[in-house]
Amino acid sequence: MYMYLFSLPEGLQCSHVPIEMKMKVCILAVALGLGLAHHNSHVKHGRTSIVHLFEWRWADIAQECERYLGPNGYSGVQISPPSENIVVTKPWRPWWERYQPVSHNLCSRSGTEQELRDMIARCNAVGVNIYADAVINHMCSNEGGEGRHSTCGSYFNATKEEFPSVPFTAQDFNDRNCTTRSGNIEDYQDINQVRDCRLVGLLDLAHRREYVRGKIADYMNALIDMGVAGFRVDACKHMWPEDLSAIYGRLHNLNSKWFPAGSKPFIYQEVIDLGGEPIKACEYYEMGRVTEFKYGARLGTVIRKWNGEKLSDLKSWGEDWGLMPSDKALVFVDNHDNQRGHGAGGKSILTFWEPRLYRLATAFMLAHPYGMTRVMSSYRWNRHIVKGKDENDWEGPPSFPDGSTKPVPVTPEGGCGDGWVCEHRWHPIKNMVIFRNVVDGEPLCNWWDNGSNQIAFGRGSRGFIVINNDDWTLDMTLSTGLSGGTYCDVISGQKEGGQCTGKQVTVGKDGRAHFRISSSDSDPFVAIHTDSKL
Ligand code: AAO
Repeated sequence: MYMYLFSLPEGLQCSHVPIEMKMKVCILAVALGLGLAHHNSHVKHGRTSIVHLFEWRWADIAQECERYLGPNGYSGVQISPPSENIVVTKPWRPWWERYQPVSHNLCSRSGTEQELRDMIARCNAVGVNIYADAVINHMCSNEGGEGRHSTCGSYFNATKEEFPSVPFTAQDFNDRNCTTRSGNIEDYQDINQVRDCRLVGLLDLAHRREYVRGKIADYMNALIDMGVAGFRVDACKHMWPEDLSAIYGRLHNLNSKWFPAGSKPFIYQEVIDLGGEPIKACEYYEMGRVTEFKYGARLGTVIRKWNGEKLSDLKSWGEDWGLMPSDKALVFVDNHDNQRGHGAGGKSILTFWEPRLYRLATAFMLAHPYGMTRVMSSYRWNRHIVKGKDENDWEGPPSFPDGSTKPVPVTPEGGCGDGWVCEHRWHPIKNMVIFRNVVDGEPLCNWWDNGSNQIAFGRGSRGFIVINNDDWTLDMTLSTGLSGGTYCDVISGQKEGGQCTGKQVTVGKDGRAHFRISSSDSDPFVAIHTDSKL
């Protein structure tokens, strides 16, 4: 049954499937209650955007929820994997050690189980949801050795595939189903390899086994009971959809202390689908949202003006560009992988290293109705690119000599110190998160472009954005869809104490307003919304 519902025969997958057959599959899935159970993100107070606080300590996230994320309308936080992982010392404490679990104990570089519990409760109390990064495809690498070099000191033996803290033993891994000589994935064109062999040597769990499904569900349920609102599920391409469906089917409802009774956890699944491989993102749509990696790659290309692409091309941005249906997509300009050359997306990806274009890309993403948006929050590393490859792409978060992660200090200007970038606190990004909340549910309208890199669009009668990515001044009077009055631009400033701290925009009774944006402005875009009206 599961096979039929979720794993369509090769050659018949997704876009090849006649629409009537897709409809039948969907209707059947919904009828069986397997349908859209995990698509509700349970955001509170009409909030819309989550932030990935990559590698932050639980104690800092708790504070950030209370002092910044709650008050500024962020809906949730994606946290780094909370499960116990291998401690890697060569290279020294790379960030990616957290993608090599050795048990389901909840102590990590981000803190103890008690700190995790405290953080979840405090964030929930201010209406900020927590989404945990669940690494359930695999355990540590086959080269992980033996011993207690793990974040809670649990013993494991990678060579023998023994993880007594769970416990998992050799029979719980996929080796017998993998046909490659190395035991690793060697060819992404072979579906069986991708799902039954080891991703870069990581010991691949046999999710077909009831026992394995049960242990993974127990782990996720422990987090649900603590109060998380859902999960980013890591490496979903490498798991059979029917196995994931069976695991999700075992999950508890969310903790009714903070969520309405009967709420299912929100799930967004990491599947890298840039086209060109037989495994398609759409195989996972029924079970939850899916990461849309084409989004950042394509948007980066347009904003960089590569291949003659221009902002005005974005008039049809969305499904027409080959992106997945909006209500299935989790979108982002960059993520923790592709900001440092891991994963996929390629060279067009914009990151905080190019702050001006990055703010522009993020503002566009937050203004545009497509998808559910995730803002990235990073730390600086000693970027050192040799022949196109970053030699220091492994560097872990700002830390003390003993490897423990440094706290995130907030500067008097409201930014972050000690190597933490805090893009989510950058003024235009923070204010565009608020913009997205204000215009939530409103259609895109009043599109204007100059046929080049100057564009503008509104969201119903609630918000309007104008962007100039050309090398000359934008000087136009445009229909905004907003009611007449004076609005504060939320990019150069904002509304404070009944005044604008930055530019002011006057909308006439006819809804039209004059905009002038120099190409040399530090942020060449202007945004106004109903809450920024004087
Ligand atoms: C580390 C070391 C390895 C070592 C291993 C075991 O770096 O050298 O062998 O330990 O000792 C992270 C790091 C890894 C790290 C791992 C474990 O990124 O470097 O390995 O922790 O510590 C694939 C997966 C995707 C995965 C991505 C990184 O499909 O799920 O690789 N992302 C997640 C996490 C990530 C994490 C893991 C999974 C593992 O977000 O942080 O890894 O838990 C193609 C495929 C993609 C594939 C990429 C990269 O992409 O389509 O599915 O992602 O290759 O291999 C064009 C194509 C595009 C293609 C791309 C790159 O753009 O259009 O499709 O080229 O070839």
